[in-house]
Amino acid sequence: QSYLEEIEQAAYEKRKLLAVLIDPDKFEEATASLFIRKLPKETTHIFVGGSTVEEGRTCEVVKAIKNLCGLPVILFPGDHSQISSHADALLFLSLISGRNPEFLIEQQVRSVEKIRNTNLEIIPTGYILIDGGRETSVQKVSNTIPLAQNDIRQIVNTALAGQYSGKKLIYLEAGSGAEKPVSSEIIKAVKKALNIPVIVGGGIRSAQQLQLSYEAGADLVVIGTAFEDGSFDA
Ligand code: 1GP
Repeated sequence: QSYLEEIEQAAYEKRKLLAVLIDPDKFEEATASLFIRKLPKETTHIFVGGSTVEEGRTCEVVKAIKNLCGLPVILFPGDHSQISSHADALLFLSLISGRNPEFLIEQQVRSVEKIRNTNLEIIPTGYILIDGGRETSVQKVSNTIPLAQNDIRQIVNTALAGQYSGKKLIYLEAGSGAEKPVSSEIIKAVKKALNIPVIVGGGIRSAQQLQLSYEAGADLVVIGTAFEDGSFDA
């Protein structure tokens, strides 16, 4: 079974998935083993990526994580430099909420030579940036405007356009460190419209927010900052 099929099956069976996001720039080998041991037992995936990462760092971090735990390691790259053949799978992201060709297709083309001779599983993913209440680094780096939280129609249409163009997952992103995570109303509307799994991330800092996202229909939730700085409110 592929990593995508595992996610699809979990979504079908309503088994909720939790990915912990590790930003390679903030990862420290010295404390990594403690960090991994402290992860909630519900963790099903490790995502690795950041908006800007020093060249070559992703590979070292992926190898270190693979040595410490058996969870699938999935790349969530900010650009083509963050690709490591040591990971298990790659979210092949297209920033479909934006209108910047650099993140719709240019970075994807530039990544091909790094990917084509690896065993990485490629998962076509429509990435939708939603306003999280303050300017986040994906907004800055991608130079795109996030969709407003109250423009549910545009968010649903964007997600469906992603599904119609063959994306296998849709990722609703409020941005790392967002003040407001993606609302339950948005998640519900998108989930209802789509028949592919929905990932939700950005600004989720408590078990309660996590639960709300699941109840609204998120199949997989991504948490970075709150685990990284130990502030997650269980
Ligand atoms: C960012 O969705 C992820 O891409 C996680 O965001 O760091 O706010 O948890 P946080």
